[in-house]
Amino acid sequence: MDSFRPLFTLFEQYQTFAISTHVNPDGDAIGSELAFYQLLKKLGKTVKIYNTDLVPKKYQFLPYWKNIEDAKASKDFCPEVLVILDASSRERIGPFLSKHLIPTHAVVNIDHHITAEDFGDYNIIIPTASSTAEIIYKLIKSTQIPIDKASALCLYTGLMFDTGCFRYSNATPETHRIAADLIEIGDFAPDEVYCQVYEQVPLEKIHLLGQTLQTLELTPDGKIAWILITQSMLNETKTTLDDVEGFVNQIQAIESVEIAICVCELPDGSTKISLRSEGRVNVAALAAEFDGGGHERASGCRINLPCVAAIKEIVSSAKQHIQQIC
Ligand SMILES: [Mn+2]
Repeated sequence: MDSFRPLFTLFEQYQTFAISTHVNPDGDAIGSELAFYQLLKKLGKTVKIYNTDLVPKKYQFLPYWKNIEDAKASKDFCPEVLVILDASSRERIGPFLSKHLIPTHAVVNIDHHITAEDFGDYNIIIPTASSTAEIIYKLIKSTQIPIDKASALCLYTGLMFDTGCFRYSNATPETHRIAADLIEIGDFAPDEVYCQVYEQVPLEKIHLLGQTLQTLELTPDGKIAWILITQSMLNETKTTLDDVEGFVNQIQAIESVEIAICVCELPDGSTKISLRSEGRVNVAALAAEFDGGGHERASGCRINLPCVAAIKEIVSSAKQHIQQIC
């Protein structure tokens, strides 16, 4: 693929690489990092992976996950090339890394988010790809290096996560073909991967979900639904913001709902919003009104207001988007 050619030149020219991804890394972020790490290793490079946040327990079955180092460790390493995966913007790798992890020669930005910024010296942004893992798959395929079992498992996990287990509209026929290829190469059981990622839920998270569903509210027409997670709910159930992942999908499943909104109170008093659309409203555009981003059907933003005021803002904007489709 032509878009990968500049990257191959970098592979020829440079020896030391660092890899990073966005804060709160998900299956796509970590799977892509680990597959890319293995590719660079096979090319004989010196490679380090630095993330702001730790690898969540549910991804600690992935090969080489222990090679992901803490952001602070990057102080001792100055790469020639920094590869940032799945991050949308340079800042999303976290404050410490975006300030201190500076390569001597080039930043490479590989992403599939429609709102991804061109922050790299080389930008490979493919919004039609289901996931960054899908892009890394194509990248490895265009080299002479075969995808091995370990990389196949990492890439499959990325694909599975970003397509919501192949349920979202980004799961194209091509995505399914790639998944089939990865299952064959990787010789793993897809149901076991699913189980690792989705069925190791701590009981505390279920308690938090119970409390969260008590906060459910809908507009009178039932088209917009929202839930609220406060710091005191997190404290009471001994959970963290990471445990909120997936909650928004629960209310998106309500039959009348066009837009589902998950509202989280952050420790600094501001508010994090996750948005899901049933398909008719572009929630990337809705998030963009609040300087957020993402995909047409899944996006997010941060609002610098206490949660109750933030709900008012986001719900009133969401209503305008609903009006446009009616
Ligand atoms: Mn992704």
